[in-house]
Amino acid sequence: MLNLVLFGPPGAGKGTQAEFLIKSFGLIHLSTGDLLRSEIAAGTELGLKAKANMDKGELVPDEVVIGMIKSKLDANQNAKGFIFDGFPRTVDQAKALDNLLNENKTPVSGMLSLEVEKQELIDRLLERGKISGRADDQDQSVIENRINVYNKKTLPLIEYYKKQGKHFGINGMGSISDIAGRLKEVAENI
Ligand code: B4P
Repeated sequence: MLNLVLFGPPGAGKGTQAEFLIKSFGLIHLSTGDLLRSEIAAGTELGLKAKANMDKGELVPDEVVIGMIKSKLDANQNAKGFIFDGFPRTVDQAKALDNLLNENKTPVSGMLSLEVEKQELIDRLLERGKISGRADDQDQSVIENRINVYNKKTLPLIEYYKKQGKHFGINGMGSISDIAGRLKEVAENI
């Protein structure tokens, strides 16, 4: 089983690159951002609460996203593997993921960490904000808060996976297809 954590700051290209990895390796895509936006679109209570955090560029509480991931893992027990996109985002989420995967003896294979300069992240997200309608992409101060939250709460995960020998840094600057090629090469050799 191939379980990939696709990692990087907001705007690093996680969602974009997940599409290529799914095609190359036949994995199931689990994006907590997409799952949360589906809840918002459906007008659920969970979605309403999550929206308040997301619109400010804050993280949604750990127990909410961990619960969503657990139910997706339970529902896909015969999968060839998963690509975790935007999850984990805190050390507690990473520990919870290890525990969930260890129940089935299918640990994380590797963390693919996209490295992109800050100004490029801001430019990409503002560009997406012009067409996506995503509230969190339309305001530069919200984007900067997302990057600050990433630096404070999410960046420590690099050390977490380095200690397990599972961290792979990948240059996330350049064309989408070049970056897809770099990711594929690393994932094939994990
Ligand atoms: P996400 O949906 O994960 O949003 P994101 O970090 O901005 O990443 P996304 O995948 O959308 O963007 P991408 O880098 O692909 O999370 C949204 C919010 O949900 C969070 O802020 C948080 O509130 C909440 N949330 C989600 N998961 C959570 C968790 N685990 N715990 C707590 N809260 C959670 O790309 C961005 C743009 O760049 C795209 O428009 C793309 O076209 C463009 N792009 C990509 N690659 C490019 C390239 N090489 N060149 C030019 N443009 C490129």
